[in-house]
Amino acid sequence: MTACGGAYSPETRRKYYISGPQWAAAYQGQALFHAPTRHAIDFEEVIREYAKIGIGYWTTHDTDVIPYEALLKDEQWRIVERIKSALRENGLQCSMVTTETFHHAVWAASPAAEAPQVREYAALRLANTVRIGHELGASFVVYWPGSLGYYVQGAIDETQMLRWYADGLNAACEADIQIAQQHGRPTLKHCLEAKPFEPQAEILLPTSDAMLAFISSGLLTHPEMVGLNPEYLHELMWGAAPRASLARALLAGKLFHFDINDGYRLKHDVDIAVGLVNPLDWLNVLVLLRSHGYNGPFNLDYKPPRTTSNRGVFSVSFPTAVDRFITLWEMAGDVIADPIVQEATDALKAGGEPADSRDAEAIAAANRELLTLHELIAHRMVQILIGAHRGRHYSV
Ligand code: 3MF
Ligand code: MG
Ligand code: MG
Repeated sequence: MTACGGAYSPETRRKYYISGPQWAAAYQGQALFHAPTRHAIDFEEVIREYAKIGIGYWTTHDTDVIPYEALLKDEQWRIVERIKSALRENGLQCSMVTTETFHHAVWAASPAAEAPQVREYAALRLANTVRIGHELGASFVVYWPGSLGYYVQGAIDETQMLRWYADGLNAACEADIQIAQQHGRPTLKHCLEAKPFEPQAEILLPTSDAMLAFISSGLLTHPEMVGLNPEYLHELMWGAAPRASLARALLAGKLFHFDINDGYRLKHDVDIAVGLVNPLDWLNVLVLLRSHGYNGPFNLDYKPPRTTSNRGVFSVSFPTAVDRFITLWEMAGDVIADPIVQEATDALKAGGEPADSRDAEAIAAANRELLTLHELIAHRMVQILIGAHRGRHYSV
């Protein structure tokens, strides 16, 4: 890290609304074809290490911290008390909670399965997470319906399953309204997170756009409480331009929360840390978010690679991810304030010489030279990304 030129201080890092998930730091490197490469760690260690790095917010699934046997029982509140002490002692806040509705066998046919018992259990779990969220002082609750779908088609009616899924969300919003009132707190922001593939073979809400349609479908009783938690890689996975997906969410007023990471198009969910694969695209994304005043959390939903050790998770993986994010955020500010980008953008918006508005050839001719500025702006962004805008030596 020192050889890399140093790092931001924990104080600087804490100024950003960056959250560290319990599951990301505790991930042991396992997958279907991969054995774990790291030993298990508990939430006390994760919270302590995040505090040292300067990650000011912590997020969790209910089952990252509460075993299934303790869920919905008195025992879970003893764990919640331990979490509260760990957060307090380390000066962290819990910003988001989420219900695990994908791992346990009970979700094999999804949380909106045919069996009423499964849906009843799902509703209990969602309300319970809302209650835990209020207890921990969270502002957001996230839903990743990755198991809402099927492996083999024909048995389920998609419209029915989506209605049942909406019933679950409606119950969670109703529970939130009551629990928030009891706590004297505002209701939580309920955020849907899309992923196009995994763990079901076919997913009913595979993209952020599908979720926007679902939110405004008329099935939700409180659509104003429900928005999105897009994940950068989940959009890239289906071939989207993440910046355009985020723009659509911004226009709908639904960009509540954002999972940040990186990876490759049309591959599985490799969850690489932010900026390690597509730094230029990330710079573009942050220019969009900065210029539209996004002020929600940036949630570090990535997986330290299997080749990183337990020590490396906190000495390299998390601090470097945070620092790349901050550097890219500052560069986005440089792009927005850059006189060349500004002048070129203004010139493009002014348009070319006046031309007869019924004459396509004349309009194209008037703008032909001007449009070269698109490529100049792209060049300028690369210069800002690699630092060449500060001047460099040309060797010829
Ligand atoms: C899966 C994810 C999830 C969600 C999490 C929050 C394990 O690909 O991205 O992380 O972010 O369940 O609801
Ligand atoms: Mg995610
Ligand atoms: Mg992911």
